[in-house]
Amino acid sequence: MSKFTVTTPIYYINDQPHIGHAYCTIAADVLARYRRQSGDSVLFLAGIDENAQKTVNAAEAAGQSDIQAYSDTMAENWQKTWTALGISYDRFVRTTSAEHKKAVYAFLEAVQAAGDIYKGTYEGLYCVGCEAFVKAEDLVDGVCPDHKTKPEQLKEENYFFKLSRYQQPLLDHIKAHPEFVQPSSRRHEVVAFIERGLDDISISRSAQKWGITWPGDPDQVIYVWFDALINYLTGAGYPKGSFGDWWPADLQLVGKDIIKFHGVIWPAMLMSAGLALPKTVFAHGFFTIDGTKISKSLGNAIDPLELTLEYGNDAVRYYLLREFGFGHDGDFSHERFKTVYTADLANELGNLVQRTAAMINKYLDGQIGNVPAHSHDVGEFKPAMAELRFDRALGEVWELVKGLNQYIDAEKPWELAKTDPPHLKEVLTHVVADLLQLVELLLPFLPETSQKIAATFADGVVNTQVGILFPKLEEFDVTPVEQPKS
Ligand code: ME8
Repeated sequence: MSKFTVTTPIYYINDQPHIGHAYCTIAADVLARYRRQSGDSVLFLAGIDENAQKTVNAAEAAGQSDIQAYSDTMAENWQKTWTALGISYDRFVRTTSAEHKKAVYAFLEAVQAAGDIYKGTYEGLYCVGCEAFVKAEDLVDGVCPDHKTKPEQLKEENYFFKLSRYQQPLLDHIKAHPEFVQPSSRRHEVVAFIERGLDDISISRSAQKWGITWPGDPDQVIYVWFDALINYLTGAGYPKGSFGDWWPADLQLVGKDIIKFHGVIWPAMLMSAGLALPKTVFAHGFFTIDGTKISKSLGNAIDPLELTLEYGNDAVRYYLLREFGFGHDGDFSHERFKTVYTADLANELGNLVQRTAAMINKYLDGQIGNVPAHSHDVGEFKPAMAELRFDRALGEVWELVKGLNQYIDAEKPWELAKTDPPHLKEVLTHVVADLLQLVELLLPFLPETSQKIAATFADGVVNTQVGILFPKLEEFDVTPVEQPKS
């Protein structure tokens, strides 16, 4: 048994969760469930990034003058969505919490003791959308290419972090631990960025009021990214001694948009504080929706909660992880969602379970009897999971699903019922044995479905109370796979 600490980014709360946030969080959940199933002790961290200027702007736009109250409501909303998606996080870190502040102060003290903080003047541009300082050469027609807004010109006295000091140690670490930044395309991006030269960064703001106050200087708040990255330590229990039980994190999942924060600034901060670096930071790709960038102004963000209400939690989890290679960009399409739902979930898996239960009811009076232990060789499953190739792992499982449907079609239990009842029983028992193996393989991905399949065939008797796994989408016209005629 080993320990496994996995994290997701803590998301901004200027809006509700969308499908991109759900994607990263579902992936982390699949891994957490997979490792728990293997007997590992798991710490799965989720949370929200509250101390941002965006929070203040969003609260104002919502007519809420009490920013903490706004944050509290958003915290509930985000947790509600994660619950609906079956996210089994162990801790939900909020950066306005007292325990997080304590961790931030302890961390800052360590960085200060290392001699890595000094006061200086920051003059330059700041993009509220990015919550980051930007350079004039990165703008397109004077606006931030990601947020299409004009950055603010700022000049203020700030505290700086000596990031430049960690340029060589970072390069050395990445060279010695190529698994630190994954996939490799992101590693090259991070290395190229570091090699262009690292400037020290301002880590406090004097113009902002909302945030964690700089210790001993009430006129400054800590820069939101510096505070936010520390959430991973908070979640692991820092600065309590026991935090070493969970830190370093084994895997930190992030989107490709924030790989520089996690592959450059974050490890430099940890080096400065004398703490171990996460073993791997993995950046997944980005979705568009029906070909268009997800954007608040376009109003095309898909609420995963609504999707769950329409199709069920497991269908959302399945589509997102089956359809896209983790690490690659993809396009979320409603049409594809429905096609995949109907073909893979309703027609292949749902139908397999339903017809097996129906045949046992019809031909064996619901009695399954003793089920032999059965295990197919799903050779690619484990390596695919180790490489976070969820699409491939699910592809392997679906080979088993398809194989079982073909087996039933070839054996024709509806004919065996007339010609060879003993063999009929053998065939159906064999199918149930394989379904129970499927239950194990599907558990991390489709927790509800997996549990329902197990319940259908529990205790040697078919349980018809469980119901249909994936109801057909009536309005959607696809040709169903051929059904056996009994
Ligand atoms: O960056 N496709 O929070 P954030 C796929 N608070 N994933 C997407 C996506 C898309 N179109 N859009 C967002 C922040 N994501 C900081 C993080 S961590 C210490 C602080 C996912 O609310 C993806 O995982 O902007 C991305 O990295 C994350 O949401 C950014 O969320």
